Amino acid sequence: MYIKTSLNNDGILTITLSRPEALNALNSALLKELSSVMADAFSNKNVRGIILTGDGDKAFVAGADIKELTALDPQQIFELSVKGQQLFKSIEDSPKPVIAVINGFTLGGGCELAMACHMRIATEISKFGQPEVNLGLIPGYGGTQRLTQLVGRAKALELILTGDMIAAQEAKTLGLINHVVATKEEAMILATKILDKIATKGPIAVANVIKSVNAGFNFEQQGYETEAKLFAECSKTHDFKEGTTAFIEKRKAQFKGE
Ligand code: CO8
Repeated sequence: MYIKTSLNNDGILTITLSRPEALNALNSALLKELSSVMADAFSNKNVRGIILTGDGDKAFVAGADIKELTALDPQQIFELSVKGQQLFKSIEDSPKPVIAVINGFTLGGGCELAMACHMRIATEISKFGQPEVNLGLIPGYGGTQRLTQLVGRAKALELILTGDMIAAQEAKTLGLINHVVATKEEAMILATKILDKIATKGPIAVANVIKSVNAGFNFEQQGYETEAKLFAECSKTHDFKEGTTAFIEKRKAQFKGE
């Protein structure tokens, strides 16, 4: 079990991703659990809003599980990418508001998961990035599309091509996150306050706001398909083997473009 949940009396469901020993990295088992918890939350009338957060004091989510990726073949990687994209899209399309409460590293698939939520509240120590390029990869859970939507094409390209991490304050300036606060407790309080306010509105109107805002981005399906296909293409390369091996061996990768 990688997920803990708690529902308060006001209908706010907190979902905590919990693999702190791997900085909450997303493996297939965790994603499967998250799919089921999310589906239950969407259909549960008692749930009016959702907080998604990471366990521990170091990370929201440090990305897809790199060690697991190295054990998969390109077809399995393609299928995992599509499955993850579908899960993240279901979060984006949730009829109930979803807020990511972020405390620490929010990288790769973790940043992609946070971006699929409707709002993001982070602590000052949080760091954001799409570092896949350091592994010979590209984002594969929708990051090429959602980062571009949030920060614009030029900044998205800079972040994805350099793999650089940015601090919470810069992420807020860029529009990647909504609020920066000092502590996780404060982030939880603010997220709860926002969700409590939304819970006083009509649930049908709330669901229709989300549907209408998202409808404007539906043309991006081709972008998601291209991303999953090219993520799997990257996984066939020597550079992917070198990038992931270098991560596991805690050294700098030497890429050859092959
Ligand atoms: N996957 C697996 N294990 C991880 C991950 C990860 N993404 N991140 C951290 N860990 C593990 C480390 O291996 C380490 O384990 P161990 O103690 O056994 O060595 C433990 O967590 C703690 O990490 P560090 O010792 O590295 O902690 P540091 O404080 O030194 O560094 C960092 C923290 C900077 C966050 C560092 O851990 C890091 O760079 N992590 C990887 C970040 C990354 O590259 N993320 C992108 C992954 S690829 C991705 O997300 C693709 C998404 C789309 C997938 C689509 C198809 C499948």
